[in-house]
Amino acid sequence: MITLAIAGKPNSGKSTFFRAATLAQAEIANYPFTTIDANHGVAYVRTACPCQERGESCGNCRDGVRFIPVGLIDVAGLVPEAHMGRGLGNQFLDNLRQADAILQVVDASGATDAEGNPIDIGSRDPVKDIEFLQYEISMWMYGILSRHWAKLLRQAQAREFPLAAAIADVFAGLGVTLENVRDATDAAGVDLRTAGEEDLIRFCRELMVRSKPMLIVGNKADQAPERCLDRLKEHDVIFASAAGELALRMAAEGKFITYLPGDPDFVVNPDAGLNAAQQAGLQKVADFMQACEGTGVQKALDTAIFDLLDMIVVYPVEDESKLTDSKGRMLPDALLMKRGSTPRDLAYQVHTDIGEGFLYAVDARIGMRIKDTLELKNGDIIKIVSVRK
Ligand SMILES: Nc1nc2c(ncn2[C@@H]2O[C@H](COP(=O)(O)OP(=O)(O)OP(=O)(O)O)[C@@H](O)[C@H]2O)c(=O)[nH]1
Ligand SMILES: [Mg+2]
Repeated sequence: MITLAIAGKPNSGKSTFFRAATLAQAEIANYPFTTIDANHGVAYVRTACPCQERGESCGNCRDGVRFIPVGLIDVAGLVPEAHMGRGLGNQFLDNLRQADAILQVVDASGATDAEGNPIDIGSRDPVKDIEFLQYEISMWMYGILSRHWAKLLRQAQAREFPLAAAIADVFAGLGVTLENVRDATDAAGVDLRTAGEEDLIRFCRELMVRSKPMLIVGNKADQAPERCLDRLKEHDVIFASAAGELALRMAAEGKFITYLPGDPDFVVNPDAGLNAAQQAGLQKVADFMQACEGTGVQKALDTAIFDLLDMIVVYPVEDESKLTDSKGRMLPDALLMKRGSTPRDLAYQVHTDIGEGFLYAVDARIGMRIKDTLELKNGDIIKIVSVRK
């Protein structure tokens, strides 16, 4: 499963974001290092379900809104010099290994210092939180590389030794590919065989950008003063209120409101029987949503998957006219795939056997066979014909 990690300094609202997105339990408190062991859960990205085009209801969406699972990891807070082991930083950074991308949660309200201790709202420049994490992650990667460097250089004395591939191997557990290594080498403008420390650090920074893409989430935006928001607007930031989203999801669970994650607003149910404090709390969330077109939590998840990781949704079916599987279930699966994937890739993603026995694919919307090298589009409904089942 595609997995996102939530990372950032302590007390920025990572676990609140995690709970809001997964409704799984995770401890939340206004002091640093509330989370020590990473929390793992399942969040969902939101897309329009194609069953609506037919005016039907597939039973796998909610009023035409399809939610597709992605893994979410809530990592403990990272402090400056985490890559040197400060505040158990090395152990925490290890939790980022399996992530395909990182949601970097910053405290947009400037109410926590570099270590996550509470301070007056607006007294820290939130932009400082952005740079620090990118530095820590690239230095963590540099630390991993430097542990192997002497040996790699010795091996690289043999001219035919594939150094780039060996570096990719060192980082295999982080999802680094040979292509990432080559691109990072070019972007950093380094000759790896003669690179010095500075060159390797620059190289690791480029490697990080390619293997651990990051989306910045300006959390606690509901209490952020204008000047903090303005500072963050100079960067590519998604503003969010994780606390607001958590309140809404819990209220929706309790049937007090009608709300689907990612909706721009919500409706209080007529028989909710809310007390004055609950009403005031929800009104605050509603005001924030109006200003930000939602709470920002779903938007952050969707942007990470669909824009940052450039993924599309494809629906495999067995009956191309009814859009069902062999058991008659309509549009049973929604698969996330990298843009550029082909019908053959889809066959492999459904099952290795189906990929190996792949014969051809049918685009259910046009009812015609398509080339196995054709690039799939977002929302495609595809029947795979394979010699294997
Ligand atoms: N106003 C506001 N407060 C928030 C928001 N999100 C989190 N908080 C508060 O920020 C504090 C820290 O929240 P956590 O979710 O525990 O933060 P964390 O980043 O997981 O903290 P560590 O696990 O210690 O690293 C808590 O008091 C939350 O209630 C938000 O969107 N708005
Ligand atoms: Mg936490």
